[in-house]
Amino acid sequence: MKNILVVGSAGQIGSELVLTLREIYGGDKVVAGIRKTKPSKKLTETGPCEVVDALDTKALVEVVDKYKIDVIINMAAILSGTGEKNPMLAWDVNMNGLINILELARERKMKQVLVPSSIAVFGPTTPVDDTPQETILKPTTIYGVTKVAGELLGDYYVKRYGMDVRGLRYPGIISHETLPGGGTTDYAVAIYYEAIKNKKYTCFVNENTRLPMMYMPDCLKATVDLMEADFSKLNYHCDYNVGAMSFTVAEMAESIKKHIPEFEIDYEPDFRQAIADSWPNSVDDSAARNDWGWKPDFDLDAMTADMLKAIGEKHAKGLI
Ligand code: AKB
Repeated sequence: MKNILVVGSAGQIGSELVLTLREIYGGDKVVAGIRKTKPSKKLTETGPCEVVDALDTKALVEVVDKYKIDVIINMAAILSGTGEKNPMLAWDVNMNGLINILELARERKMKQVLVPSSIAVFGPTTPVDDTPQETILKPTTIYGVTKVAGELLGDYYVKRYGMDVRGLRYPGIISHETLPGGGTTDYAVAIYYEAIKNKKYTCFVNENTRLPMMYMPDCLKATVDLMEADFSKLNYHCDYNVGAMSFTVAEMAESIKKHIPEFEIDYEPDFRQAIADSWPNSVDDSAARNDWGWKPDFDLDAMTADMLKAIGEKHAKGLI
């Protein structure tokens, strides 16, 4: 059995990943690490929650020792949009937080560390369509710089210390449980909320912006499948491309109009347009498919139907 700590459990992915892991491994086996925010009832009622900040090593060590943690998942990160507003904060959280976790895992001889990466590792000189697993990594955002460094650092700990460190390059993640915060792909979540609430959305990137995206159930599946994969079968460690779907904002709007015909969209691109333009249209994830059997379930229309239903229910209950 493993004792897992998820750092960054209040975030978009962390909040759902904790619940999924608790269903698989048992509630008391998965500690939700929360920094400042009040944890949701779902988190507090299904297992332990602790205040954890990857930059506060002393508190981190206390939680790790208290629960005999042997697997750490680091979901804490400053994303691309916020990173451009505060590059030093992005460096501090994304790099110093990561190395604190890797060092602690090394000292405590932990079984596994999961270090998520992102399509933000790519940049304007990377091939944009079916971006290969191994390609040019010259991002133009500080977030991307920290993600490239994070991939290399994780791989270094595998090679140098024989540790089990794994990671995958998340595309834009779309979900209805916890809002994303500070990312460029946040428009792909906001569009559904605004479609339900106001039947109208003003998008901060233009209609032709095409990015790789993934629905949360696929994101959780990819994360758990990579954690469970046989280490000896992994040809990569901290940098697996994982694709699911790829669409423009205009295509999203069309998908929504199938359910809400009066939905309207207009465009006011801001600084995040340049970030989106520096990222790929789609990724080649054949390494993930071959090494650990990755296969997504959701396409755009299936996701749209699910998102609108879930957000519609929240709206009807007055929760949003
Ligand atoms: C962001 O937009 O910054 C993130 C990401 C793609 O990693 N969602």
